[in-house]
Amino acid sequence: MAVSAHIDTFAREHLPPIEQQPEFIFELPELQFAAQLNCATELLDRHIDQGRGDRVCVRAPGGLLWSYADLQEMANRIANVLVRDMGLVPGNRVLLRAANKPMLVACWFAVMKAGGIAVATMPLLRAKELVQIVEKGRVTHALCDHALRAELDAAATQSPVLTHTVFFDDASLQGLESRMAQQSSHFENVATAADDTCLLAFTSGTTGQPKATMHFHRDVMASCVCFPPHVLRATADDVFIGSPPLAFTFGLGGLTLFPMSVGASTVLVAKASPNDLLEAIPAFGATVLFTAPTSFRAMAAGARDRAISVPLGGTLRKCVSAGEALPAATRALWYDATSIELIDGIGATEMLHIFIAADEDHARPGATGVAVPGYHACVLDDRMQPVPAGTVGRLAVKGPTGCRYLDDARQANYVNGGWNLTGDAYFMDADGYFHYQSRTDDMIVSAGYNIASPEVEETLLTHPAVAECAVIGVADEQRGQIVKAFVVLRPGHATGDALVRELQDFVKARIAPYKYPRAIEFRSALPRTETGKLQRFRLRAPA
Ligand code: 3UK
Repeated sequence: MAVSAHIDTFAREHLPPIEQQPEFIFELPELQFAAQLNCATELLDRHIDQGRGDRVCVRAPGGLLWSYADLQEMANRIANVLVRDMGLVPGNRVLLRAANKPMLVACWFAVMKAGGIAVATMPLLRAKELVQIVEKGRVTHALCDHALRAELDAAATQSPVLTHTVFFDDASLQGLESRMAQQSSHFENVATAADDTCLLAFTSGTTGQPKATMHFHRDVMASCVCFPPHVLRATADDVFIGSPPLAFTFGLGGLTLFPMSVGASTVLVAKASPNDLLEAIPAFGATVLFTAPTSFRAMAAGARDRAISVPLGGTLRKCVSAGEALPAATRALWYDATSIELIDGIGATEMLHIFIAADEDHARPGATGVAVPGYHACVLDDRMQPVPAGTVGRLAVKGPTGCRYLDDARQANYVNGGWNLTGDAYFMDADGYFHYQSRTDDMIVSAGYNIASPEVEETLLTHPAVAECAVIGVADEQRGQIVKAFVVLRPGHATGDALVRELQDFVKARIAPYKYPRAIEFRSALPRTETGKLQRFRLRAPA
């Protein structure tokens, strides 16, 4: 039996009731975890213990370079600050707030080492949203980049829960760096149970009250032995880079957990726009890139000009796309520019990371991929019965990780009969490949026809004038709904009725004509979340 190390038992007390939890399965030999498990021991200290302390672990623009031993020393000192200076006891929640930078990784590991629960937050969040997180997660401690302190200070005055905050990149005597200098570089990791919660991840980019997903030390390690070795197959010599914030589990895995699980290095770029990445990839010799479909699309031309991929004489060899459906046109564009086949993967905050994907050799345009080893996936109808191949239904998954919302009635919407229901409409083909259709609530019903917005978007994206687009259903008296497209043009193309008709004819000629956008509106940009997801609901709201 695992013995919890948590003295503060808040997380355990607010797990969903057992009958509402998904079924967890641990079929692979790599998924047999010890009862006591601390993911910092596995991902960080193990490398030093096994003689790899001198290998490069983290780099950042400006010349910063930390070896594994350097990161360990930083994390140990911060863990001592947390415990000795800030009074942290195992099980306490620690808010982390910074752009993607090395100190954030050091703080994250410090929290793991001390048996705390990391609550990483998106840098752009405002006081109001931070208060919601602090209250929901009963967050008592915070480590925050000095540059982002204003909104956190404002949050702290609004919530009595948050009582211990220390800032880093702060030269003052109260700053984290001065406190670290007073502490030992040694720290004995708390012997957490494999099923002690170690992170609360708030779901990204939705409306309404935020949901906090709970993940255990065991879940963090499970995410490292499924997608990374079976699909990504990176090595200790790889250099990871990308755009997703570490507060988004896509970024946490791709830019911290996965590189460190194989002893590789990671490049943390605080500002990772497509242009920033195009400069950083050759500058750091990056080999593995994690970003979202729109970012691959925006980077394609520059990637060709700079010859950033191995086949063209550069360094980049593996590219992972997740966060949103990958249009076949974007896959083709990236391949044309780099000769690299994208690795598409669907993940979710609830599942921690990617559970359906295809590697370069098994990629199929238009399909996300097959269930990642360790996971089972199927498509179910509204009565939770499996549908035949080719029929669209609700995507259902189970595996070593799964949804646990902290104290939230919406648990019953995501988990049903042991399956995690991601809210995505998919069909599975005869070969077990899963094809994304839409979010289950993004289906447009027009004059009795079901129309999946991504299919119309994908078609529009193949038109040379279209830089970006988004398709929604808008209310219509005659048809119930009609298809409306919001289009951002590439430079050099003029808006106007002629282009509207051209785009409409273009769609009609390529997919079933009833799917064409009866309304088209030109925009200079589309509303997106900080994680790069299109916010269709903001397009639905009247301007
Ligand atoms: C959508 C995709 C089609 C899908 C995430 C990788 O995106 C992540 O987590 P979120 O909680 O959103 C989950 C939802 O996003 N989605 C993500 N990837 C794909 N749809 N194809 C894809 N490849 O609707 C899913 O339900 O923000 C992604 C790793 C960790 C993550 N948290």
